[in-house]
Amino acid sequence: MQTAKRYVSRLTRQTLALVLAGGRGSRLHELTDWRAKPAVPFGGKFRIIDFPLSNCINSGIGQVGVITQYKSHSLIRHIQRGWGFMRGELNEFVELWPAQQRIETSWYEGTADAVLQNLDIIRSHNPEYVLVLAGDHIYKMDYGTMLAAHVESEADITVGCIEVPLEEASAFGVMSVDDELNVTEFLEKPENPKHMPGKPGTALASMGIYVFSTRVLFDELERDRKLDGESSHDFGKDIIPSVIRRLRVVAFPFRDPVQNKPAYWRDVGTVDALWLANLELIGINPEVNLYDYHWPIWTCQEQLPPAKFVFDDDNRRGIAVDSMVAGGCIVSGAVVRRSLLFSQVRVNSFSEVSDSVIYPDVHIGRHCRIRNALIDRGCRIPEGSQIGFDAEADRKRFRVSPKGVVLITPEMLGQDYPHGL
Ligand code: ADQ
Ligand code: ADP
Repeated sequence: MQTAKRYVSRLTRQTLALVLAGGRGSRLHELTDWRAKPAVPFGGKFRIIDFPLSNCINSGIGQVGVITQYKSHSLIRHIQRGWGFMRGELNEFVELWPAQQRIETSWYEGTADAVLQNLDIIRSHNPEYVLVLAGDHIYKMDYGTMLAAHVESEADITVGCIEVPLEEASAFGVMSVDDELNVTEFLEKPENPKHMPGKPGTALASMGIYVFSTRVLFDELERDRKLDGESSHDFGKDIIPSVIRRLRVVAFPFRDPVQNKPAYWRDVGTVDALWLANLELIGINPEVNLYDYHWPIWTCQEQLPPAKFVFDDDNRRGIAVDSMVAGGCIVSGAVVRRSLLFSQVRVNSFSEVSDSVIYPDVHIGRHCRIRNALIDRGCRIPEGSQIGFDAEADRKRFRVSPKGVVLITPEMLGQDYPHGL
């Protein structure tokens, strides 16, 4: 056991992780008008990217490059403020690698191009393995087990994968594997995805995370670079499908090691998925437990006072039940149910908020009734607003998702987005 542990820790120390955080996430609509998807707030005080970054740190991977491009201001500020605690003297870092025309004179095209354009920096760190991660998924994963599987199976590339319902599979790279988990087929976002053998309702999806032996990564990026015009320079679209016949590409099924079942993993790419994944955190036994001190999720901690629940002047109680309420919030003479309040939210008298996700610095005026909402940072909800009760009326002013979640941003209310916050 001790030997095995030392073995895995040697692998994690020889690994450079690259977190791809440059995509827009267009299915989140106005929520990503001003920020990249990895910077979208999640879980009361985190941003989505805190999950893969925390997984790196908790797995013992101390060298991390975050590759940014699209609308990266809030992401960069978050990383600078929250992730500067790494120990430089041990050569540990979380560094930002924005598109900067180092190798090509263009912006990053696909995900593989984003890595290619940083090849000289990667080379200078001389890692044995490169772990390519997406910056926009919610999950807790020990990457050490994936690295160990990569080495034990003598793979060139190992692809993290998870079982998904067949009807959702066309949003992913879908793969087939043989008995030894060799990837035999890989189709990026197929229209008619194949089900797994013996499991008619389920497909095997790529999580978009890959372990590369560094030499293989360099060779394949150079090969792909020469295909200009024929390649979109993307791992899922171009690199992985093109190598499965030539190289040893092995699947790593992501399973919950304690309960021995497929683990929790969410691409919170739509308003409905984001709203639900936030509210699922509140339950008694949530699949992602933020109170698990063995696998802490690190973030940029703001200095805020505790949340406060107050009787207003007329003795109306301010309460929140079945909810999570972050620091700096004040609920005064109002009732909050089954909701997630991020920091510095104010809910004023006579108001009722239920089944809603309220991002930081939102003020909800008096006499509001709000349900099934996702309210973006800095909104000032005017006194007497009714939200989530009349979809037709909501649709005129806000965005209503397919499952009926009302998305509200400052611009929809005629207010400026608080870029400085
Ligand atoms: P998608 O999620 O559709 O599919 P993509 O949009 O390329 O892939 O995003 C992957 C990650 O890279 C995201 O974190 C995104 O922010 C980032 N990214 C995208 N373009 C970038 C660029 N030009 N520069 C820097 N970063 C960029 C992928 C795989 C599928 C797999 C799913 C799982 O291609 O096979 O099933 O992830 O969600
Ligand atoms: P309302 O009836 O509109 O909620 P209040 O008089 O309760 O008005 O509160 C006015 C403002 O002061 C609100 O923004 C409220 O969140 C905040 N507030 C209420 N009680 C307290 C308190 N004890 N400490 C600090 N701020 C409070």
